Order: sequence, then structure tokens, then C-alpha cells
Amino acid sequence: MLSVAHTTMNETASQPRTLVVGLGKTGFSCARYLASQGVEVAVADDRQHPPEMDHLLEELPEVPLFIGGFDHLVFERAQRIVVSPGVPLSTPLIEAAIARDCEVIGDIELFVRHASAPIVAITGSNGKSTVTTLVYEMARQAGRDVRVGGNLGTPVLDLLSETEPDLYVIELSSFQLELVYSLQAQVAVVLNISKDHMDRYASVKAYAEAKQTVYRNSRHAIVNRDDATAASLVDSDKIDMTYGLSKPRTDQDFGLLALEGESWLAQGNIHLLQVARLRIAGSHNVSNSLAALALGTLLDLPMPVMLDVITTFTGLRHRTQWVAEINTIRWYNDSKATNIGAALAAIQGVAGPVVLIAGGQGKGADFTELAEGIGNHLRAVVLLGEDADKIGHALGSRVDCYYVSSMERAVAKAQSIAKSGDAVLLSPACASFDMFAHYEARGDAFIQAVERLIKT
Ligand code: UMA
Ligand code: ADP
Repeated sequence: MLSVAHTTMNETASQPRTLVVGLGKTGFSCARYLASQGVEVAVADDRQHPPEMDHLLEELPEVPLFIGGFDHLVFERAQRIVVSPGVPLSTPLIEAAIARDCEVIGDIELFVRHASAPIVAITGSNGKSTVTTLVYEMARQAGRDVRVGGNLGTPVLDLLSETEPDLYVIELSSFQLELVYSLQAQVAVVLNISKDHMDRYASVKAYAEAKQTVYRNSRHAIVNRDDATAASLVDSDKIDMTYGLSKPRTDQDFGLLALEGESWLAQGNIHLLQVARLRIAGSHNVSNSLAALALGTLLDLPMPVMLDVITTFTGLRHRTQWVAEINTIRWYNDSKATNIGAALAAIQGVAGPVVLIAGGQGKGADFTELAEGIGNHLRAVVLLGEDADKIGHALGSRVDCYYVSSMERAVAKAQSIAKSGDAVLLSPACASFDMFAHYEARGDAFIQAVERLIKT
């Protein structure tokens, strides 16, 4: 361990001038990429044992690693700092670096400087992963050589190889967009804006402005006409196409049309597909499907292929994922709902009175907005995690709330409350890091607890 964790002043004096901050997936991919380009790089992480430390030691043992706190000498010697999305720019040593005009960028900036194939750039508060996956599948099934990544999971620098593909489909978070300067997307979209990450932004305006970067210098821009805040992020004369759950306004736009009592996905006045044929539930997923069709159309993908993808896509894990039906009660895992807007979409999209399991790290959210949106959809709420009390306080006058200390107990409590025909929905409206490694681990804990119910 000592051979890699150099933190003394003597050693920092010879530290390479590009510093990667954070050693999660992004930091490791940046170190590997920069080393492959012949750049001398060092890595800093304020945890004692960052997630990708073992990988770094194995693959890049020569890279100096500074762990267990940020040392000002390490930062001050850097001429360029590549910051991971999970590290706030308000970190004092990063603020100081920006103030002294040190170049501070993210992995997406390194990627766009290198990649030459067209980039589809997808951001928004919710639905990013679903739309990114749909567009990727559409392009793949249309025979394009396409690579997918970004906030979805695979760091963008891991998508680079000797040859360029036909297309990159990239999911971008606001954190990633804060540190991008050279992106020129072929097509860009901000799917929606609802309050999230209020522990990282001073206001919704500041959060929306980070998302707005996706449209800067994009060749084509798509907007969601149902979301005034998101739609206002691009000048109206730069909009190529809109989508929304209303009638299309122009021949280009995507939307919904009625025909013989049925709702259809449509472009202009052309009926494309009955909404009932989608296998992903909820009006938010109708919106996601329309967004994907709009993106695919601007990429010249054939409509029959796109419609085929939409009718066969059953959704991603942890997104309103059907888990089981036990004694006429349906169980859904929506662990990826890490903000209020996402949880409300799932609550409204799942049929039946709902027993909601929620809670975790609220990221500074105001849960009165959850209380205002639940209508009469909920039978009861089972709360766990760091901000359980905060949520209970906001919801308590509208719906019965129960407090538990583990996912196992949450599932048992929900089972005891739910009545025939109800749905039990894990849709936490919070991040998972207080109790789990990530949202996938939280969803898996829920699924395992439900599976144990089946066996008993
Ligand atoms: N770290 C510090 N100091 C800090 C904060 C973090 O040293 O103040 C270190 C941690 O100790 C850790 C490392 O930074 O070792 C983690 O870096 P990271 O949080 O940036 O995580 P990565 O593994 O690099 O994953 C990131 C994205 N994570 C975040 O934005 C928080 C992943 O999105 C993304 O898939 C991945 O890059 C590849 O692009 C996840 C996410 O939660 C899914 N995203 C948020 C969301 O969707 O709401 C934005
Ligand atoms: P993201 O990648 O932006 O987090 P996902 O596609 O992974 O989005 O979906 C995460 C959660 O957000 C889903 O489980 C669902 O609860 C909610 N959601 C998905 N699409 C939308 C949408 N268009 N509008 C509002 N909420 C949505």
C-alpha cells in the first residue's frame, strides 16, 4: 500500500501535472486514458480505500496515488485537474484551482476532444437511461456501429478504441455537463427538469443551466413541449423538433393522436403505433418513447426498426421493474427513482392503491412537493433511511406513515398493510448511499426480500 499512496511533500514535488480527482469508475477510466496517451498523471481521492484503487494498483502501478484526504500541495502543483462527477466543484481545493486559472475539466471533455464520430447527447432529470438505451437499441438494430455510455454506467473514455464507430449515444448528468466546453452534439435533448441534487446546486436555475450546456453548439436540438423549464433552455429558432403527450403541432413533431377511442404515438398527422402496445408502463414512458423516436428520426433511423424496438423493450432493471405478484398484490422495484419527480411518475404510472416504500438520502429536497403530488394514489407509506423523518413529516397529514430500519422490514411491513389488488412500489425519491453501495444494491435487497416472501 505504501508503495502507491504517496502523500509526503518530497514526493508531491515530482508529481505529474495532470491530476485526476476521484477514483471511482470515472477517475480510473481517466487515469487509464491519459496514461495511454503518454500523459503523466496522478490520482487523488479523499477516501482511504476508493472503489477502483485495486484496479489502479494492478493496471497502472506507476501512477502516483494520494488517498485519505485532499492535500493542498498535490492540488497546487497540478496544471490540469480532471474532476469526477461525484466531487463537487465547491470543494475548496478545486475552487482554488479554478481561481488560479488551472484547467479544470471532466472526462466528457477529454472524450469529446478525442472522438470524431457524431454524438447523441441525452440529459434531463429523469428518463435519461431509458431514452439512451432505446436510442442505442434503435441505432444498433438499424445496423449502425454504435457505442453507448456516460452516466448510464460505462465511462465515456472506455468507449474509445482504435477505430471510431458510426455513432456514440451518451447519457449526461448535470455534474458531467458542468465540466464540458467542447461538446458539439449531433442531436441534443434535455428531457425534463425537476428538482434534484439540491445539495449540489444553489437553485433549480443553476441546476437547469448545467443541463443547458448540452445544447451549446449542437447541430440539432429537440425539446419536450410538456416541460416549460426544459423547453426554455434552447432558443426557439434553434429547435428542430418537439415531442410531448399532446397533438403534434407540426409535421415534424411527435405526440399523441386519438383514433377510434385509442391513443396513438404519432408524427405530425401520421399514426405510428397504439400506446397500448408499449410494454413499459406509465405516461412518463410514453414520453420517453416519443423522445427516442424524435432522436432516432434526426439520426435518419428507419421508422419500422424504431417502432419494433419500442414494442419489444421491456424496460431497464430498477425502473418500475415488475418483480412478482403474490396473492393478487403486485410488487415493483423502482429503486432508480432517486428524486421526487421520478417517484411521482412511478406512483402515477402504477395501477391500484399503492403502498409506497421510500426514503434514503434526500439530497436537500423539499418533500412537501412529494406530498402535493401523491393525490389519492397511496394506501400507506413505509419509510426507511436517513431522511425518513423528513419525508414522514411532509406526508404525515395526508397518508399513514410507518417507520422501519431495514429493507427486509420494509417489505414485511408493506405486505402486512397491502390489500388484494394493491401494488407495493419501492420508489424511494432519495439516493441510496446511507444504507447501500448504490441504487442497484437497494433494488436487489428489495427483490431478495420479496423473493423470500414467495418462499414462506
Ligand atoms: N470522491 C472524493 N471526494 C468527494 C466525492 C467523491 O474523493 O468529495 C471520490 C469517492 O471517494 C470515490 C470517487 O470520488 O472514490 C467516486 O467518483 P464518482 O462519485 O464521480 O463516481 P464514479 O464511479 O466515477 O461514477 C460516475 C457517476 N457518479 C456520479 O455522478 C455520482 C455515475 O453515475 C456514472 O455512471 C459514472 O461516473 C460513469 O460515467 C451514477 C449516478 O449516481 C449512476 N449519477 C447521478 C444520477 O444519475 O443522479 C448524477
Ligand atoms: P435517469 O437515468 O434520468 O435516472 P431512468 O430512465 O433511469 O432515468 O428512470 C429513473 C426513474 O425515473 C424511473 O424509475 C421512473 O421512476 C422515473 N422516470 C423515468 N422516465 C421519466 C420521465 N420521462 N419523467 C419523469 N420520471 C421518469
